[in-house]
Amino acid sequence: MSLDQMTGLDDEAIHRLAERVETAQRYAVPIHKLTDDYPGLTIAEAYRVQTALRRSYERRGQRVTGWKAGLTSKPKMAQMGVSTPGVGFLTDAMECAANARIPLAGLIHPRVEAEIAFVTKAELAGHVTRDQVLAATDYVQPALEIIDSRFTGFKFDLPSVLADNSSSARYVPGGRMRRPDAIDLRTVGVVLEHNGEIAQIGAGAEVLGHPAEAIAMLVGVLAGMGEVLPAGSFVMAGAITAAVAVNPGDCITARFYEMGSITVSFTA
Ligand code: OOG
Ligand code: MG
Repeated sequence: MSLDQMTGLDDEAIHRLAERVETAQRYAVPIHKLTDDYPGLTIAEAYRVQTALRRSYERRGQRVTGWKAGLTSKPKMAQMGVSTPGVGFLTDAMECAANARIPLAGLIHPRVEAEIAFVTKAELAGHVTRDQVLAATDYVQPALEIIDSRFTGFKFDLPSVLADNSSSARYVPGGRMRRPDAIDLRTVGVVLEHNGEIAQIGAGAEVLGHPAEAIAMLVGVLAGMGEVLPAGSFVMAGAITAAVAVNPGDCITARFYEMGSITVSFTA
């Protein structure tokens, strides 16, 4: 056992891990999961790596636009073999327009997820309830997330995936914006189509019983990092169904009950 594993990781070790993840993200070259080398990596240390990654992106001129909750539904937990939700940050460089053609160059093994997104109008901090999340929400809307694990074979454990910014890669806001009190997010059905075939179906209640619960979870994780969720944040609640792998030439449409739809196609 290395000294690091007996004493926890110092800032230097955290930065080395963040650099390892950032290099894999930048060059789209997969690496083995971090816990292969650091079996004792804790959740707290993994979030320190994620924070170091976020600071590095900010130094390079990217702006944090919001956050994402991940692994918040049973279908996702079952697909990934991880049963604890987590969070990741989103930047302006990750945002793509609905109906756009999205290049897959720069991604290793992308997968698409259908999610409900919240746009906030008031700061959320500390321990908050589902109702407080809804009261601080300006509107909700559909979103697609394109995730891309930097780990070989898309295989990881919880500390590794959190350090890899929860596989964040691209996100696509779209569909219809709805007031949070105008719609019951638990019963919003979603149909995810891949090249015209129905690939996945689900409903909002898959996400921790109510997607707003995922935002409350996320705000709690942020509090643990000493952060708050500012007003004006774009926050995704996590995939409702399992994710769908995509290749150049593919087309994805997600249809949300009473919230419109989002279509994107993928190029090389
Ligand atoms: C981790 C990220 C999961 C979601 O919506 O559940 C996620 C992964 O599955 O790679 O973004
Ligand atoms: Mg997601």
